[in-house]
Amino acid sequence: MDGVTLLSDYKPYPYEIEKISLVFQLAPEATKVRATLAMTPRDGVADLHLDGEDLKLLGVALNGAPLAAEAYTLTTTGLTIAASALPEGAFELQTEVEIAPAKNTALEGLYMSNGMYCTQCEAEGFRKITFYPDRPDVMTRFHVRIESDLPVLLSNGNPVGQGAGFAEWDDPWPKPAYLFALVAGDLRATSGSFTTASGRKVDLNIWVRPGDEDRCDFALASLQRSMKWDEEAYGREYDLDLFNIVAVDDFNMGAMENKGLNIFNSKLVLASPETATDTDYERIEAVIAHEYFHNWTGNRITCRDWFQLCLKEGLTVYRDQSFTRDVRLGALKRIDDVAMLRARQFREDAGPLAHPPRPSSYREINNFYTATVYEKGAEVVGMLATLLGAEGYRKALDLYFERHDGQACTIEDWIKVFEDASGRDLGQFKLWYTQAGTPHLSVSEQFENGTYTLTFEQVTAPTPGEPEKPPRHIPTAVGLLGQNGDEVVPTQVLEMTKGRQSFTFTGLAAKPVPSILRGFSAPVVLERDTTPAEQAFLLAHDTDPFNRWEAGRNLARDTLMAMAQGATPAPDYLEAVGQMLADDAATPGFRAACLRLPGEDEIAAALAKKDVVPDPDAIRAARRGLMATLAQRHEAALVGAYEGSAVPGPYSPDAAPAGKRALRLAALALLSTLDQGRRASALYAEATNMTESIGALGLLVAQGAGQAELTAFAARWGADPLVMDKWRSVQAMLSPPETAVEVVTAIAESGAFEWKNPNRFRSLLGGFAANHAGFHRADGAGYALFADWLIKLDPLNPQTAARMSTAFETWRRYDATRQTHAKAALERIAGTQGLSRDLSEMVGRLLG
Ligand code: 0A1
Ligand code: ZN
Repeated sequence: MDGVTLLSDYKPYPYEIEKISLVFQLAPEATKVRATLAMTPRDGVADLHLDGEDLKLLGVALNGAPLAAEAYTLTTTGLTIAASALPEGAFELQTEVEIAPAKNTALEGLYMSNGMYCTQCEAEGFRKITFYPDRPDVMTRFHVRIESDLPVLLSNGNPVGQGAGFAEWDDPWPKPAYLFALVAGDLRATSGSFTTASGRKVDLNIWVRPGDEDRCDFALASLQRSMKWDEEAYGREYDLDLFNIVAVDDFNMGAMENKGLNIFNSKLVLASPETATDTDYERIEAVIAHEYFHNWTGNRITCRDWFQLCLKEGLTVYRDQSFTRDVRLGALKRIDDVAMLRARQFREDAGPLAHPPRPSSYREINNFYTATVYEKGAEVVGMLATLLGAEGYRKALDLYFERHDGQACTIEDWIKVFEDASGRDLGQFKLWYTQAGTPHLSVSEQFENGTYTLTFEQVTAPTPGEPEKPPRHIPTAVGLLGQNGDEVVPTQVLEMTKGRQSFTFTGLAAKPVPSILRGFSAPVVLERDTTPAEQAFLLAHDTDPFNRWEAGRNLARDTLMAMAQGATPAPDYLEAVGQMLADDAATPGFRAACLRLPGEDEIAAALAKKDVVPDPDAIRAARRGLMATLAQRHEAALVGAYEGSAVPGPYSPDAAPAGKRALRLAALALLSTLDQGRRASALYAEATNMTESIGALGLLVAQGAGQAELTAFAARWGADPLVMDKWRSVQAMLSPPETAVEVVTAIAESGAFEWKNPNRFRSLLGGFAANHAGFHRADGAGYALFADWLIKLDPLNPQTAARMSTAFETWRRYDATRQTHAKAALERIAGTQGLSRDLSEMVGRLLG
């Protein structure tokens, strides 16, 4: 197929590169890049292909002599030198090119952001900087010289020379080109250090633009915590004397793990109590950790090709999730992660974009930085840890680092490590990597003469290109509770390998209440005929915190599904919420998580799964109706929770005060349905931190109110784009559906909206895509507005346009009228002249 890359086509690169030396003469419109490669053929002389895109070639030389024009061919994708023009053994190849960073709006390769130069090379951005085999299995040592008058000039590794107008850097660790980075600008550092377990002192710097220095302390402390945790949990030390992080304002993703020089979206570095929410703090710490952890899982051991992306991403997400659990949130972390997994990955798996964690073909690799590769990839690692146990997992990881350090690996290498460390056959388990779709696990139970039997049946619906789904190896953690809430059988892991399988527990005095899939031990949909009374019992008594939350979640979801179809709320649920609220033994953070109702999209997905066509307006009405009912029923307790969880004194982002604020806001969300926003207005007026300011503002906006507060907010924060992103996103996401399109249009068309910046674009359009009833408005105005903006962004920044198009991934769930409008919007995008490869691949799959 044209333009498709296949896993099965993999071939090693025919040349070894000992070293690359790069010289950059920086200029916004005409940067010169000279690259000198020391190369050796692996298996005899072959045609030599170097990737290159949008490069103006100034010259090619072989062993110091200019290469004749007949010796090479230049195309839009690269430079090929004929084998006949190359010597038998080692040689030196030099190219010189010119590029224009100031014109690079796609933010891939070398570009400019707010006056500074920076790079983004993953996945295939290095080819926009120089001619090179831009693939992760080609690893070499980089020496970099930067020539520029800007005060701070950074690259990977160690500084080895510096003078007026230049700096030189050398990275001793061989790496693939996607980990190359360069930064140049007027930057200020917040500095610190970390002493490794073996006593080496590492200098740490967080580099930001002048004026932002006072928002870096938390990022620095997060980095120090991450370095310590990786030593303790994985025995991994940092391997250079210097670690730099740079914050940039224009960035397509969250951050990037370039060796020794991580580059971050500024929203994931900068934090102060007045400008960042508790969630921002938590995300900053998690992403700093994630990028740092890549130093071992990604950089020291990298991927053979981009099909193996989840090798580094799934593992590194698993590691950062474990870190946040250990240093910050405890059991609450699993609850948050699963809620996110369901909202994003289950949604992906159930629609036209479904793909395995390790796909086998792609057109544009940038379209595969997905929830499936990242979050499901992490779940698969988590299942391996569950199957092997903590010690077995650590043993396997030790073997992985020992065996594969310095290599570019595959999922096969990874599985083999687990097999060798445990002596187990993981052949069937591997299906998790190679198959798409979320298994549905239905359970039935039987009790007779003291023997309790659980029978599981697994079914995975077909996904695009995969009609048949053989059974998977599913670790199911189960515990049994007695009628008084005591645990009669502690957690054990049942390993399901067949389509249908029973497990028995003997010697029980009475029929137990099962707690199944504890800790969400596998990324499946559990289906079980159970009563609201039993769910309420589990919400009150389960000793597994995840399943305790899950029971409440199930009750809430079932109640909302019924209400969206005209029923009234189930009394068991209303009762159970009251009990949970009164449970002082549960932490405020946990109670907050239990009070938060499933989102409208989650309810729509649950209805669609039951073959009910979801009506976005009815779902919204049901959700707001249930909030009001809960508020009426438990007003006194909610007022108690609201008032009792105020956090006095100076702000701290720690988990305990953040949990209290979360409970306070969750209670306020319900109370706001009764008091016309009186309390939210008061909180907005007195709040001294962004968590409460923006929380209160959002509640007002959701009621179609808050005009005065929105104006005041803009007056205070108008000059701070990161804070104004919150102002935009709150309005786009929470405005009532009748006005959301108009609100978004007004903000978009005000001259102040800098839509070319990905954070600005995402704040408004991404917020709007999360406004379920607004985006899915019956007259199609939401879809049309969204399509207009994707079409506008695509020529400048295809990667972000393509990523945002996932807003449409659920369009086939809805009624015929909505489908017609959504399809028309997608077809309008597809028919746009000159559409990027990124967006056309996405729209093609969405229309599928
Ligand atoms: N590897 C980074 C994410 C990342 C991926 C692609 C990018 O540009 C196309 C940028 C960043 C991570 O996992 O954090
Ligand atoms: Zn990553």
